[in-house]
Amino acid sequence: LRIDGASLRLVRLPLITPFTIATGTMTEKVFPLLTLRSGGLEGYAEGVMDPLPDYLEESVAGAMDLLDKVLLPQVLGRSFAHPDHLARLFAPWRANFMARATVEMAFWDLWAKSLNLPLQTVLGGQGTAIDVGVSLGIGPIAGTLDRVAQHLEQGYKRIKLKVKPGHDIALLQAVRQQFPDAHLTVDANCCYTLADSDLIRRMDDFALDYIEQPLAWDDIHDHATLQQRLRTPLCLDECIRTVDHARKALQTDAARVINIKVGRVGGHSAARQIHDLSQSFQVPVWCGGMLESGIGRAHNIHMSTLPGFTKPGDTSSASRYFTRDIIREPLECVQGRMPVPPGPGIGVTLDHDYLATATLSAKDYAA
Ligand code: OSB
Ligand code: MG
Repeated sequence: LRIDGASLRLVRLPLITPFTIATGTMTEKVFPLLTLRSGGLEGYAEGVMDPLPDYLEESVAGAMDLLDKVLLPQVLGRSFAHPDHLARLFAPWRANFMARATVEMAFWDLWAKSLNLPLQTVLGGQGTAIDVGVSLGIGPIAGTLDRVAQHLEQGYKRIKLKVKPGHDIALLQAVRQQFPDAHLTVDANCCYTLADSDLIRRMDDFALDYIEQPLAWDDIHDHATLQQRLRTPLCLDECIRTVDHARKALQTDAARVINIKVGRVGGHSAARQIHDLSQSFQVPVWCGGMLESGIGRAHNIHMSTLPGFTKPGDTSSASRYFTRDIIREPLECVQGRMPVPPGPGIGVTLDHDYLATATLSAKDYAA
């Protein structure tokens, strides 16, 4: 399949409610949106990096530049028999997995469309809907209790609470007391160190499904040490950017659960390999999110239909995040189940009117 052309846009969507995690507050979603063309077909993907490099090392500005000057020129006018071949082309580059994923995922969509098959089918997944939970940002405890109640009533299968030092044990006491049977998890986004081991060990009292990424973004070794001190399984997010990271975490018992974000690990090919490797260690995986627009969410939903995704993912209803999305199809949960968009590729289409309003810059490329 030959890549004949591309469009790279920078898009901004306001968030309905600010989203606060240990590293800061987001009030809007700004992201690169890529279209790849072949014949009359288009494939879409978005980059999941943040404007500032405060989740991982990538930033929107850096990724836009790398896409424009390096990654797109590498693929334009070239033919690829399978999406796996793109990752090989990008193999010489260090890190920048979110920028690579933007191109790789758009090509998977294009490739599935060229075969007239849903993305889930070419990835090896099946089923018409996936289980999902919600990720609740940091806020006053009373308000969080209300939000937990609301989302459990809506049928969400798991509640993930964002925590940070000073907003952890008291929050868990309050939530667990009011919701004794809920599937609860916490996500620390790297805000603790091994010196906090005693505090983190107190989280063992709250029957959490897992504790997500308590320690540094690049420190698998310290997570292995921490896991030895805990009963609750650790789940790694930021630490897993490659298949090799997953292997090291699994071999050292640093992760008993893995959060796979397709956009964080370089795309679907690597996400699937991490899924397969985790299955061989009998470690469950789930699909995380980065407050994506409908394009990224559709990709995540398709990946989540692979058999090893046995824990609820973070791809909740788009209407929780945005008043209007850049796709035409609504992506809304029913009783904690998100339907898989049917049709070829990712199964969603761009709302060009709203996209024009939300676009900050755009550039077209011809092969
Ligand atoms: O760590 O999973 C994370 C959002 C932004 C940055 C990091 C994370 C998150 C979320 C939200 O938890 C997931 C979502 O609802 O898309
Ligand atoms: Mg996380």
